[in-house]
Amino acid sequence: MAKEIIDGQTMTRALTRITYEIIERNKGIEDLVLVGIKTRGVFVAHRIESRLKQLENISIPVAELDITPYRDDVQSDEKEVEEYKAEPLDFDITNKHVILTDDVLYTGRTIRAAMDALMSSGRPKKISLAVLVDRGHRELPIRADFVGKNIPTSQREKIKVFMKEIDGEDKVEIE
Ligand code: 3GP
Ligand code: 5GP
Ligand code: MG
Repeated sequence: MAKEIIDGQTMTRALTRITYEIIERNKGIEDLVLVGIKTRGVFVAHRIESRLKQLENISIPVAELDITPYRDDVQSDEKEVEEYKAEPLDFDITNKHVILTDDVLYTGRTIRAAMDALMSSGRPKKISLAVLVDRGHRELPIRADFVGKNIPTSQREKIKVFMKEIDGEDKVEIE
């Protein structure tokens, strides 16, 4: 059974708050770039980008990172892939402050692979992490700098993220 834990308005507010936090913590956001992890992390990145434009009237680049072959969608036993062959990003991230975005942070293995991919495509000045939901259960020493909502879960529970761009509505459910 699924239970709604974040509605559309709450998601909008959380992303707006994250955007303000990004502005506050970065005096001058000129060096910022957003890199969204497919699929829904890309939408998270674009939403932050559009709010930054609204609030600060500054456009920052957004790139997409596909780490599909290396993720752990299917079963926890399949979480072991450590290598990543990066597709080149759309722009050079050398000396940029990269904000990685994803919808859900869980074991941290996706983020580790994503950081590998970033490093192989340039030398960022700094990498930060923004996620809509942190569901706990880290298996690596990775944490998010910007969190929409912390949702404590059991290993068996699943977080379902719906975003307007592909799901027609904004909400988060736990099941
Ligand atoms: P995403 O690509 O937007 O992140 O892989 C299809 C979707 O399944 C993913 O959407 C992911 O968020 C979602 N998903 C639900 N539960 C899990 C899980 O335990 N692990 C992973 N990797 N993805 C999950
Ligand atoms: P990781 O375990 O590597 O932190 O997460 C792997 C990927 O799966 C990330 O893209 C993350 O967004 C997604 N993910 C992990 N657990 C869940 C979950 O419970 N729900 C959803 N929607 N995505 C998840
Ligand atoms: Mg994801």
